[in-house]
This record gives sequence, structure tokens and C-alpha cells, in this order.
Amino acid sequence: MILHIDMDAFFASVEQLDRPELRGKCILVGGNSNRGVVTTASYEARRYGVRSAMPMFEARRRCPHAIIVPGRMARYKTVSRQIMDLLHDFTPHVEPVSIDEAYLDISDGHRLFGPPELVARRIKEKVLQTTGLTCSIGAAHLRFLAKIASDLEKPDGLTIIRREDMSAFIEQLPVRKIPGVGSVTHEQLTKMGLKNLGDVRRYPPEMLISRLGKFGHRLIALSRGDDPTPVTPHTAAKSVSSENTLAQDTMDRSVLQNLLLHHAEDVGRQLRQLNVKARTISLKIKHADFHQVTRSKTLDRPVQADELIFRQAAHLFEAYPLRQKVRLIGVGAATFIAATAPVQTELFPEKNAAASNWEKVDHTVDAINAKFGRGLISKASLVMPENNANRTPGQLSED
Ligand code: TTP
Ligand code: MG
Repeated sequence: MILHIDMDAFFASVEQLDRPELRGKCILVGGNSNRGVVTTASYEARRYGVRSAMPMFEARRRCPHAIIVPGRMARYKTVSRQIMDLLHDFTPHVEPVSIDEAYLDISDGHRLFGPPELVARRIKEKVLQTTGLTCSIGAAHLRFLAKIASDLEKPDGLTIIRREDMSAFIEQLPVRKIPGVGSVTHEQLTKMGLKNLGDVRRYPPEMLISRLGKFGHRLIALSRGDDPTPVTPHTAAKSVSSENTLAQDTMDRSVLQNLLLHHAEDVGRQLRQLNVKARTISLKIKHADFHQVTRSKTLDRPVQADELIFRQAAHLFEAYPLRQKVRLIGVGAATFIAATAPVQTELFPEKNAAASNWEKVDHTVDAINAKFGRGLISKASLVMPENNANRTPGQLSED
């Protein structure tokens, strides 16, 4: 039995939890600039037709009285970690798939906790107790059905698709609901007269495959109630990154360098939260014409300190010929090793000492920021010169 757990209006619910004055109100989380998009909306705002990824100006038009709240990614990640941790109390078979959703295989836990419905209820209670937030859970014998089920009675939903109801459910399941069917595929399927999975099952398979390729195979399998994708437990992220779209495209290297420092700090904080060091540091740039480039460097010695991440990103940036204005800039880190893993003895111990001093500084800054809120303490070069005073790190968009 597979459970799919998905938090309700996650970012907006966290804001309403932390700021009681926002409860019961229309909330849009996202950047309020002309180029901002809605990352999520409270259920109150969704009644006005506001959706994730909608341009903020469009959302404001549909719901003029909505309160726009900038996102606080660090806070959402903390809550997300609490949720993923408590899920592990139920089973080790937890597969987090995004910041607010996870699959659980409870086939084993069945005997310990009782039938799926009871397990799901206990999880919902525990999530509410621990975080103060509601989630929706879907349960089914197939992974894709669990995912679809979690969405059926949102918010605060619980939907179980029992084995005996499975084939009837699949038969009438609209293809639009299937994960991976976007607007393009949906249009193709509609043109072929395929509205639900029952239609798909009755359609000549070779024709479907010739039109949809690999995804055609998948749809046919699903229509026959065959979804072999297992729940694969993993907790460690494979990479972390931080990036932002600029309020205005620029070629000013000092502005961009300052942003790199901000992103290096964010990446460093994420690495420390995961308790890992990274061997690969990358720089990402998207130009005004949306052309995107990534440059990366693999290091002999893995890094975690903001300063060292920044230096690598800055080297990559210096080596990059800037011929066009930049629209987006970011820093990434990958190839992790556990931060506690023993490191090879360094030939130049003084260099090593410097690295570990930077790490101490970062841990202290993290602790201060965790206690008093982000932004209280920051690197001196992040305090921008006057000509850039209108572009403080606090105004970075959340993407
Ligand atoms: P979702 O689970 O897709 O949405 P949600 O939790 O806000 O609402 P629902 O009750 O329908 O599940 O995404 C989880 C969070 O991820 C969401 O709160 C904000 C963020 N997010 C983005 O940043 N960009 C996006 O395009 C989407 C869809 C979500
Ligand atoms: Mg959600």
C-alpha cells in the first residue's frame, strides 16, 4: 500500500500559521514586481481563480484584495524537514519528491499501525501536532493512483482507493489527471478522442505509441493498472542551488558579483543544513534573450564555507566573457560528501586552517540568523554601494 502526502497550500499555510492576522484571508506568496509570479495562493484566494505560476499582475487582477507575501524559503525548508522526519517514525520507506510531498510504502507497517486508513489518520494528526499544518493523503496500491487520490479531497483530505474499486476508478479517470500529461499531451489525446484511461485501454496500442512514443507505453501500462514504480527511500539531496531573476537586466559585474555572494551564502547554508560538503560548484547565467549557460568546477577539496563557495563561483564568473545583459544569476553545489567524513591530510595546513575558520564563522552566523531571523547579520560586501541601494538582497525574488 502506497501513501502520497501533500501539504495544503504549503507556503501560504506556513505564512498563515506564523502570522495569525493572515488566517482566513486571500494570500498570494511571491514577488510583487511586474515580472513576479505566484508561487502559491491560500485556498481563500483560489476561489478567485488564482493558481500557482500565474503572473502576479494577473492574480492581482482576479483577486484585488489579496495580501501579497514574499516567500521565506528557509522557513519552508525547516518545516519540510520536520514533516519528512516525522514520516520516518511510521516507516523507513519514505521518498520525498518535493518540498511538501512524499510517498510512503506502508506495506510493512500495516501490522504495526493497522489498516491504511488508520495509518493515514495518524500521520495527519502527527503532521498537525508537530507543524500546525494540514495535509492531504491519498492511498492506493499503485503509486500514480496514490498521487491522484491525495488531490481529490484537498484541503485536509484523505482518499483511499481500495483494490476492489481500482479498475472502475482507472476506467473513468480523466487523462488530464495523470502525472506527466500536460497541456500539449492532453490536446493530442483529446484529438484522438481519448478522454479517460478506459478510452486509452481500448485504443490500438501501436497507434498510441507511434503518436506519443515512450509516454504512450506508460499510459497503456497505467490504463491496465500496471505501475511498477517503487517507493525509493532517499533523504539526501543530490544538489542544492540558489538563483534569482534580476529586477532589471544588467551587465554590471559588481552588481552580479554581489548577487553571487548572496547566493554562495544561501548555498553554504543549505550544505550545512544537510551536513554535507560539495565537490562541484557551478555558476548559472541566463541572458536577456533567455539563452542559458552553466559553468562548473570540480574541486580537489570539498567545500561548505560560504567564502570558499563564493571564490569558486567568482572565478567561474571572472572567466566568463559577458557579452550580453544578464537576466538571472545563480550558484549551485553538487557531488556531496558527508561533512563529517575524514578529509585527506592537507599538504598546506595553514590553508586548511583558514577553511575551517570560515566554517566556524558560517556556523555562528547560521546560529544567529536562526535565532533572530535572516538578514540581521551579513557579509560586509553584501551591504551594497549607494548606486545599487535599491537592489538589496532582501528584495531578491524567490525563484
Ligand atoms: P504544491 O503542493 O504543488 O502546491 P501547494 O502545496 O501550495 O497547494 P496544494 O494544496 O494544491 O498542494 O507545491 C508546494 C509548494 O511549492 C507551494 O506551496 C509553493 C511551491 N511551488 C512553487 O514555488 N512553484 C510552483 O510552480 C508550484 C506549483 C509550487
Ligand atoms: Mg501541496
